[in-house]
Amino acid sequence: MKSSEAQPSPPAGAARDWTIPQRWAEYTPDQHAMWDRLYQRQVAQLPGRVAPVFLEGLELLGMGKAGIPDFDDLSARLHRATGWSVVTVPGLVPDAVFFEHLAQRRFVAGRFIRTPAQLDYLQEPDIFHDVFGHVPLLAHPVFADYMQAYGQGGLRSLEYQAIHKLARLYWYTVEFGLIRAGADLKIYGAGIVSSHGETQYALDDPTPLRLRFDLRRVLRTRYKIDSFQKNYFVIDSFDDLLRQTLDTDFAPLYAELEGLEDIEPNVLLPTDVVSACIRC
Ligand code: HBI
Ligand code: FE
Repeated sequence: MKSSEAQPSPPAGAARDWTIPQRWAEYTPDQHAMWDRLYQRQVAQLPGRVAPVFLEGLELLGMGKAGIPDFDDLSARLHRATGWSVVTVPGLVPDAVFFEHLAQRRFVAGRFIRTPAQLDYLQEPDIFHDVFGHVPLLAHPVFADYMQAYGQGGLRSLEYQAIHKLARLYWYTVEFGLIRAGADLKIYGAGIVSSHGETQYALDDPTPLRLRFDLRRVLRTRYKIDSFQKNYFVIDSFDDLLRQTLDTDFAPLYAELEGLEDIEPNVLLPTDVVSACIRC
């Protein structure tokens, strides 16, 4: 978005930065029970599948306690670990607002939780996706720095009208990233970690491509928002992801990529490095 374009204003009751109070005391017993059901279902299948630092984050942040987390308590613990905090927003916020929060080490989370009818699929992220999926890794110092760098890069991408390209980096790392662990792969992206079905599919199903992370390749690759992914990108480590992001001057890269076609999901290029799927 160009800076000359009007920003949508926050809805009534929200602050100028789009934040609202969590009003934790107003969650009903059914809503807390929904959290517990989702939490237990995921925690049961994550060990051995998720990057160990995710489970360490859950532990460090005291997220094993029953019920929907109270963001005051969660933020206090997270802030001690990495200087991040969690703030509440009414739903999707404009890109510039989202990036500004990340650049200031604030993660935005919705306050609503899905209903039993939406157990396995919902269109907009809920508090379980936002908090269970995203927050544990923010307790990891390197990942915490990566998320801030993404926010800063996002603000700059607005000036180059390159947000649709940079959003692919977020999608294929923060939301749907895989990480190497010896000969095996582990999940770390919040979209996988918070999904019962994709937690298995991402590692066990022979259908999707699992490609070595390559920044240019990722920025060119379109993605699906309404189905399991057709390709995943595998990083070597969070240090490597952070270093590649910080070492890249994105402005000339955006210009260069302007002249290249987008790549559809599930397309294999001769230059791609495919990770063997040892669980398929
Ligand atoms: N708003 N609440 C919320 N959560 C997001 O993940 C989010 C957003 N607004 C914009 C946005 N994401 C995109 O800019 C990024 O996915 C690139
Ligand atoms: Fe998300």
